[in-house]
Formats: sequence, structure tokens, C-alpha cells
Amino acid sequence: MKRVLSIQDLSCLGKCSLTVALPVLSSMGCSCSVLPTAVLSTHTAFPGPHIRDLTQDLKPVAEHWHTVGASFDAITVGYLSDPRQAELVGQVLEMFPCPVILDPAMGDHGKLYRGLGEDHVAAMAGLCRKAKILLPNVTEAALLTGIPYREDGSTAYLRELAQGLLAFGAETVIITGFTRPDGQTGFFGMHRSGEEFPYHAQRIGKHFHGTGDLFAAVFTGALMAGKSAPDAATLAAQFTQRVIAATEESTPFGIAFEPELPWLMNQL
Ligand code: PXL
Repeated sequence: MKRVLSIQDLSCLGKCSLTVALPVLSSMGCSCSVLPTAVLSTHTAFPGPHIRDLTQDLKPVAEHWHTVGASFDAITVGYLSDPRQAELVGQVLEMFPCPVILDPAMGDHGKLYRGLGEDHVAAMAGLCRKAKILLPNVTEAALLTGIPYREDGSTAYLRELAQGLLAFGAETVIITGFTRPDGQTGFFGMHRSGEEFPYHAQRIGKHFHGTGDLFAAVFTGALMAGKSAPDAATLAAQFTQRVIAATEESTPFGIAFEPELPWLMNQL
């Protein structure tokens, strides 16, 4: 069984980050350990969440794991609640050498998530240098590269973002969640070799929180099951679309991914 470590927040209500990664990765046959970066009453799209930041706890938890001989086949990193966590997470990654899949979760629709500042972008950019695979959305790709945010989702723009991100040193970059004026949505993948693997499908006109986290979890589970990065990303996109279609209305309480898990398990 493959062992994955997921480093991101535990938002207790609202379905994103760890409450998505754990059930998805378990369903896909992975053993999933967690290093929560913070515990929040809800994700930050709800006003006024209660937040317990766990910056001080990251290293002690990892150091204890080190003493008990823990090791992982992959580490996925998502939302950090404080920019100082980037350096600490970087140190944790060095303690457990394995491929790192980084979703630099920090914004959407051209803006940083509530509560995060510009210092978060610089810190996340430092952490990007340690990743084998980067999974930003368009907003995060624009913030990290310094290329102005645009909503047209054109191939030329996505290619420029992907090339900018590859300069951080990753082997593969997959920019998720673009939409085009003609209603197409999808991802744009690029390998270090310059080979591209774009995917698009008709957009379903709903927006949910946690879809990027869902994409990252399915992508990681599919990689662990032996799929290539392009095939894993395609499965992640197809699953995310199914879940959006199956979720009744746009609500901050989250996506209904659970009924779709049997379909996902059948794809492996
Ligand atoms: O889904 C991304 C995400 C993760 N974690 C927290 C968030 C968000 C998006 O708003 O607030 C705490």
C-alpha cells in the first residue's frame, strides 16, 4: 500500500483540504497520514472562522515521526495558514525524501483568500522550489509568476504561466480551473521537456470551494495507483466535473463527492 502524507489545514466544516484528501486517498487505496497546518471551524470563505494556527507544532510532529521510522511514497502540500509555515514545511520535506506534489492554495478569482497577504506569495514561491509537481489554479499561477491575472483562459496565456512556473524547478506543472469565454473549462499541463497536455470540457455553471483540493487528492491517488501525470490529471478533472454536476447548488457547505467515490474506485 502506498503511503501519502497530506500537509494542509483541517477545516472542520465546509469540505475542503484534509476532509477531502483523507476520504479520497483512502478510497483510492492509499494510506494517508496528515500534518494539519491549522484547525479552522470552517474554511475562510465563511466569514469569521475560529482558527487555531499550528505553526509551532509542525516540526515537533515531524520530529516524532522521524523517531518512529516513518516514511512516505509522496507528500502533498496545500493550504498554509501562516507564511512562516513554508520554511518549516520545507524542513519537513527534507526529513522525508519523496516526490512532493504542491497545490499552492492561496487564492482564486484573481484574489488572495481572506486573511492571507502578499508575504504569503513570496513564502509559497520558496516552497515551490521543492516540488516535483505543481498544481496551482490560474490565480495562484499569476501570483507566483508575477504575470498579471487574466480570465480569458487562452492557451497562449496558460503556456506563459506554465513556463514561468517551470522556472521554479518542477518536473511538471498543471494549471487547474481555467474558464474560457466559450464556456470551456479544464487544466493546462506542461512537462519540463516542453510537452503539453491540455484538457477541456464544457463548464457546468456552478462554483464550489474545495474543488482544487479534490483535484489534488484524486491526482495524487491516481499517481500512486501507477497512472502518468496526464492520465492522473484527466481522471481528477473528470471526477471533479462529476462531483460538481452531482452537487445540487453552489453552497459554501461544500461538494457532494461522497456518492461519486465508487465511480472513482472503478477507474483504478
Ligand atoms: O480550498 C482551499 C482552501 C483550503 N483551506 C482553507 C481555505 C480554502 C479556500 O478558501 O479557506 C482554510
